[in-house]
Amino acid sequence: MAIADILHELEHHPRPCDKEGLKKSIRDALIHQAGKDPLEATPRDWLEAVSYAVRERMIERRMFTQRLFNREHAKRVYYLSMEYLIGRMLINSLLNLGFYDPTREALSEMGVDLLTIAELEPDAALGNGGLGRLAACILDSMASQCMPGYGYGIRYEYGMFQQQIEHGQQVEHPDNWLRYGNNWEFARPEKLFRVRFYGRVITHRDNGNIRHHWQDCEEVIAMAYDYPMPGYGNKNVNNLRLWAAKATRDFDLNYFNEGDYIGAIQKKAETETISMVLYPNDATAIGRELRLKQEYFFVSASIQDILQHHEEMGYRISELADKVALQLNDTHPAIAVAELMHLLLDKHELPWMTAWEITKSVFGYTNHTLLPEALETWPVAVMERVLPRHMQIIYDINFHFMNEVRHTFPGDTEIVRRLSIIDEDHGRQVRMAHLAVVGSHKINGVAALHTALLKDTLFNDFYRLWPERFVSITNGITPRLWLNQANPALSDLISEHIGRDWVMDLSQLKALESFADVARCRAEFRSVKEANKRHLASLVLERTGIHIDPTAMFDVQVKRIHEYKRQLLNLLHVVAFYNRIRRGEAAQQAPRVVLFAGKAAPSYMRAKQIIRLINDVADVINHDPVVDGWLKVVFYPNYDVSSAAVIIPAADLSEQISTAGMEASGTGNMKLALNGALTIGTLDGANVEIREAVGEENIFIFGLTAEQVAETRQRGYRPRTHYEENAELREVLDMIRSGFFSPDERGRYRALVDDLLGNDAFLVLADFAAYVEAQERADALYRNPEEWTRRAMLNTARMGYFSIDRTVQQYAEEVWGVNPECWI
Ligand code: 26Q
Repeated sequence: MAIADILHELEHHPRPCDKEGLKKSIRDALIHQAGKDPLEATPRDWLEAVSYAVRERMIERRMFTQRLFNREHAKRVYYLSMEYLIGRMLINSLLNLGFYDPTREALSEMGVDLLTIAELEPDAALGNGGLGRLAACILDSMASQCMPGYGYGIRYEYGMFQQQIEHGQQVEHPDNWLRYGNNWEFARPEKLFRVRFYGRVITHRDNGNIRHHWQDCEEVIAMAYDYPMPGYGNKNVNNLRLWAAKATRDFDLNYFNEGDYIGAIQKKAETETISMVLYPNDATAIGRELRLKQEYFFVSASIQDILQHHEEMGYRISELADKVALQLNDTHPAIAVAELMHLLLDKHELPWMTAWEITKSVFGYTNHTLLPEALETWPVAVMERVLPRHMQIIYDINFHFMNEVRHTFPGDTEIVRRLSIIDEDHGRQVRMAHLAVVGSHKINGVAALHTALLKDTLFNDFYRLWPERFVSITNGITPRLWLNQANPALSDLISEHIGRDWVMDLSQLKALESFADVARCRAEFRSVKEANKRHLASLVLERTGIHIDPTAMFDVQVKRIHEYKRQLLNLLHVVAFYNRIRRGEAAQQAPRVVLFAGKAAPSYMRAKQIIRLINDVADVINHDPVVDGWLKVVFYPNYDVSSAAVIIPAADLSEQISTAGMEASGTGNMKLALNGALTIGTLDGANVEIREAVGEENIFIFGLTAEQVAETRQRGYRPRTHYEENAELREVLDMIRSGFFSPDERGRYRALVDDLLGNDAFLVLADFAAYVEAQERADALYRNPEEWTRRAMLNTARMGYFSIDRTVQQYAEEVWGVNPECWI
């Protein structure tokens, strides 16, 4: 096999990967790259040196990987995503490459501790939350499975903001992650593409064909930065290409010639703002022109690059769909549908129908939300001004599409209006989700319930039109990061019993089930959890000054702050729990630490207020001697991939309590259950499938189902009834409303409570009683440590399905049409 030969060839010249070889490279890099005398090197210098040594080895392997894929004429998968939430790269790279132990030993012989310097690396936080982390897990999986998979995105100068808590409130600070340089990226100053904006379209006839010229544009240069993505346990290294905006040289000259030197520099800086900052919203589609420019900027550069490679390989443009699959990570890159059409029509001069067939066969679209406020739309006027040729193409796509709809549903004018890519009811808007659906051969939801709801509600008309296009592909997480790396103690324990192959085949965890019945194994499992809890406790003390007891139940809710995720429901229970202890019922309850973490979008006032309320409640409870030893409340600041990797392995109880029907999937739910936390959750997103996998005895399910939520709303929901009928709830709400937790400003939460009583859009009050009851079940079980541990172990053992490798295999088969046979 050609592949085996190449892998063999790699064995011959590469940089040595043993301890001595690494030691030499690290020392060389310290002196020649960092320019430091080993006697004076700071920990940061050592970090730079190690990452340099690792990057040299990765890049060799990437070269061979690419040669291999080219030689094999493999079909390539391109993942288009505005976000990649990668986190730190050093330890992950070392583990995937298999260099962890030799590197640790090499450093240790030079008096340096690997884990200490690894902590200095900033997170690559080029994403908001679930969607961005999913993209990072998919890249890890494609590399680990030797799949020709490429990520494309934006190299934001500033990633997700850093969250500080000041006087209980979130304060945002810029995330200047590139401040100390970045050894994981390879700048490609020769890989440049022009991206155009504005201007106008000229139409003329050429031999009877209508041709379109987009001219008088503003131009921006997209410059590539490559991030090698090493696979686990193989020599495969894939690539993530992120684009940075640079002003063009012509552009400079024009302005300089006009004599406006300062103006020219200003304009240059303005152009380069396109890739300056990640929008920190994860559930509202803010319609700013800069965002549209970001989207088109990276899509245009990526598709130009992809088509260029296609041509360099000697393929015909008509073969595109045989050689290329493009996946849209939500609608953020959906303008790609119009961009590919633009290139096929205007550059390659294909007839419309040919171009359209190719486009549809190439694209797949993943939907991540049903929330109406998260659906992207752009005013036609904005699209027309920023991307005039694309607006024409969208009209043309819509024209053909509307004809098809009229043909399928004759006489039904309503459905034509509902399905149109152009929304005529809200001041003419381009519906990006409709563009994505019409332009893709497969559309997927990210969990079974989510896909079912897509078919029934948001995309029901589309589903009736093209049922065969809809598939469900439940999300997953990478076991390399979320178990092997984040929880080394549990990983070692697992491997002692069943070997290490689970890292690439998570379904093997099933074999752990029988150990849950063995007392000694439970004791080992428990002691791993306890050690992880002690580690988290020390970090909580360091970050917040709060002492927590590692023997208490660690009840965690870590995710973006959003009303639909219902951090408020959790907090109402915290106050109820507090009141029970104050009433002298402490003896019946297991001591608890309730830990929250997550960022609020800077403009989302209600979410920020929820953070403040959590901190206000924490402040009262943590200083009340009556509950000392029974209850602590912690808001852990600046939740990111690195802190997730510490918090998740230490959790006992996982809070997944969104209003049913609103969380597309969730992936934190998977990380926590895999690490042996028991879930308390609603039947929402992937919780439904987690329940099936772990068994209903091993999860605390409560509350209204998605169907019941819909019914409740339809009937006319009256939240005040719950307040009137539930004394415990009434006490809790009265306390918050009256300023018990905000004595310096008694009215601080009046509006919030009044909103719960009057509207309660997320049915917090409707689920309160059921939630408290589920918390009692969790509490009772926790007081039986043997039984709790048994069920926690069964959670770990039964979470194999939620490996991202299974997710990626489903995309490969059901959407991308790439065959695993040719990967290895
Ligand atoms: C859109 C337009 C303008 C500005 C920002 C945005 C924007 C950016 C990010 C909208 C949404 C997001 C992120 C969404 C997200 O993370 N969704 C989550 O995706 C996960 C992976 O599928 C699911 O598990 C979660 O349920 C879903 O909430």
